[in-house]
Parts: sequence; structure tokens; C-alpha cells
Amino acid sequence: MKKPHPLRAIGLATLLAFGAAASHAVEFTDPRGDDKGPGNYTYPTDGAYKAGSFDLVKFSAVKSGNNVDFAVDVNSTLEDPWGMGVGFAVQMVFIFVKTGAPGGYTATFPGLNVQFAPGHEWNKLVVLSPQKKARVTGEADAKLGAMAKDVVVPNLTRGRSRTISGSVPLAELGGDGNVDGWSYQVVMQSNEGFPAGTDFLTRKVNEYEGQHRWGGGNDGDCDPHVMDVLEGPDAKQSEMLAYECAPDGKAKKMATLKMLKK
Ligand SMILES: [Ca+2]
Ligand SMILES: [Ca+2]
Repeated sequence: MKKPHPLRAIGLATLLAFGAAASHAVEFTDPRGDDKGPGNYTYPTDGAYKAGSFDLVKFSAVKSGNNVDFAVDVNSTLEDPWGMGVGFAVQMVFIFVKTGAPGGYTATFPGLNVQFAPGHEWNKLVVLSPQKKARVTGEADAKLGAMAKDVVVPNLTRGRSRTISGSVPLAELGGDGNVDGWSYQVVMQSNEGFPAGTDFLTRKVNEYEGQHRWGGGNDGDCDPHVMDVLEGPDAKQSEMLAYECAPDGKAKKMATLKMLKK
């Protein structure tokens, strides 16, 4: 076997040292046991929705070369009861990102029933779904209007152990790549293969839970269809997800999220 060329070995060491010095990464943790939306939501009754499997406990974004690797941990081992073929099936994670670029949205889209507070705009949405990328981008194009151009979907999203992860090109996120300087919010939803007409592959929350419906909310679309979000020092989940319904089932006060920054 040929010995490595000494210069090449030095080159690699230098590259590794440079890589470490230039690395950008950010990690957030979230409390366990708060996978109850505003506080009282209940899981669907079907056995596929295992206890803790929608409890967000950790989120990270790591710049890796020309990509950004996103990972979300839940409080239960992932399973694939619906044969999606990627190591998980029931979860769908929305990662709202504010890169260094100006502008953005406070609104979200049908099926979540949440908005963001003024000053907490997002400008990119990374979707981690067990559905094929073409299905997710097709649904976004059909249902999200102008926001669809800011939806970023990994070529492949995987579940392994307790971690759902996917990687996207930095160029699709834009911004400077300083992921540790960006703001984030993470919304835990459920992969609904047969969504309502306007909903973006999301599962509904009703007053009473059903085999494939969350309970503890409202049969209308005034309640946040959200199981867990990232909590921060100035961003309490129970306050962000507080909502009020009008008698006609429309939102009187819509749940209002904040972006978090390290
Ligand atoms: Ca949690
Ligand atoms: Ca509802």
C-alpha cells in the first residue's frame, strides 16, 4: 500500500482545522411532555400515534459545506407503520427560518392556523416530511400561493432512532450561511396523506380526538393545528398557542408564534 504523501497529509489537517474554525451550527432544546398544543390537546386514538412521538425535544441546524443539515429529535423511537420507506411516517415538521435576508411573512398557510408576531417574520420554510419531495413541493405549489417559492424540501428526509433529518443546499435558503445567527421556529405536525382541500398535508385538530384526528381543540379552523413548538425564555408555548374562537368557528384571536435566536 502506498504511504500517504506527507504534503497531502498536512493539507488535510489544515483543511480540517480550517473547517472547524469556520463551522456554523445552532441547537435548541425543548421541554419534554408538552406535546399537547396549547395545553390540552390529545393524540389520535390509532396505535400509530405513539406517546411522545410528537414531543419535540431538540432541534439543530448545521452548516456542512454547501448544505445545511437540519435535525429534529422527538421523545420516542421513530417507526414506519404506514410503510413510507424512510424510517418514519406519522410526523411532519415545519422549520420556519429567518436568514439574514430582509423581509418575510408573519402569516403561515391553511392547515396550521397560526401566525407570527410582528418583528418575528420568517422567510424560508424547511419541510421535513416522510412524503416524497415531489408530493410536498406539488402540494406547496397548489396551496401556498406566493409562499411556495420559499418552501425548501430536502431531496431525502429520514427518520432514524429518535431523529428526523434532512439536508438542503445553502443556496436554496439564501442568506450568509451563518446558521448560528439566524432565527427559527419549529412546528410539530402530523403527516396527513389525505389532507382537506386547502390544507398543506396537515392533520386536523377537532374538539374530540378520533382514530386519525387530534382532540382538545375546535372543529373549526380557529385553533392552532400544532402539537408542539420550540419554547424559549421569552416565548412560552402556552402563551404563543393561546387562541379564541368566534361562534362561527373562525379565529377571534389566532395563535401567534415567535422566532427564536441563540
Ligand atoms: Ca417538547
Ligand atoms: Ca380544528
